[in-house]
Amino acid sequence: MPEVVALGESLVQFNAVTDGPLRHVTYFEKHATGSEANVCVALVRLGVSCGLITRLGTDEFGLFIYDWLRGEGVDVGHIRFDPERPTGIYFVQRNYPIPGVSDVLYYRRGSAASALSPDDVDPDYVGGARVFHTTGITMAISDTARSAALKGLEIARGKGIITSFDVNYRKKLWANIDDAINVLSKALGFADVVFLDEDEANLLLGVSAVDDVFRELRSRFGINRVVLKLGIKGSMAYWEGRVIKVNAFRVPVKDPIGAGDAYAGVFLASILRGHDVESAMRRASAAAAMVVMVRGDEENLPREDDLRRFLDGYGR
Ligand code: CKP
Ligand code: MG
Repeated sequence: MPEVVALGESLVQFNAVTDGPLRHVTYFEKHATGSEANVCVALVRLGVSCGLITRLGTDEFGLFIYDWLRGEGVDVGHIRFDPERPTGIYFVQRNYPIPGVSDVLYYRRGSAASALSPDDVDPDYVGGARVFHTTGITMAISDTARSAALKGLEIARGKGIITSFDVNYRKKLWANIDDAINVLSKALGFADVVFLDEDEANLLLGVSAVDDVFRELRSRFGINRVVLKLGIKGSMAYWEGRVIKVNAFRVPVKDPIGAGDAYAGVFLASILRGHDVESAMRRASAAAAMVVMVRGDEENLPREDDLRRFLDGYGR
């Protein structure tokens, strides 16, 4: 049984090789991505076993993702294939119109993973893990995927397994903002560990000052373990009464997509392997920096040795 079980859609990313508006981009690079899958690969690369519950099409892209995840050592035993539906894909436009910011164009409505349902969530599989992880993306892609994610969270909660939730608000995936607020708030009610950024805090809690965010999450949802990502300003955590701040590593950015998942995955792996929170945050920040230096979300996720070399060599 894997130590971590994650649930969510893995998609093929087509990342523009050149900067600028997609209408003028000719070449795209293909990558296996998707928030929860990224977290799985981050964990596995650091020696923490992880399984992904998802659905893929039987198309070429589904086969690519399956082989990729299997090759990385992610447990694929709970991935189902759906011959009727396609694997989700999306395109990434980089550095246009805002330098350093990427835009995504999703083709995922009706995807195989959007048909995820509570049937996909085996209570014994989730129950055998130490952590169950999912995100607000899974809450957004369909009603059935949302029910699956809530089932996973409920099972984990019931069995005393740590529930980890990354808010990952994606405006393009929600019909309206009120839906998003209601559903994501419901998910927070099941979360032990939460990852979010300032915009997401503002959306869900109506506050963005660090102390207010931590206080609201504690008083409204009883959450005692929070990581607030502040982009280039670094990250802060509220961890069982302690507040910790860690700076970000400044690196040349090719594509910021995937930074949050690198952070979450390496943070969870580090906590599970006995690092204190500050060390886990530092390692997670390093991994986020490593991932944004290239296109694709998973290729640059570090192994232990890469992480050590980055942390030792940074700024020398
Ligand atoms: O928050 P992040 O930039 O780390 O998330 C990136 C992932 O799942 C990316 O892989 C993409 O496929 C997605 O988030 C998404 O559905 O937006
Ligand atoms: Mg994120």
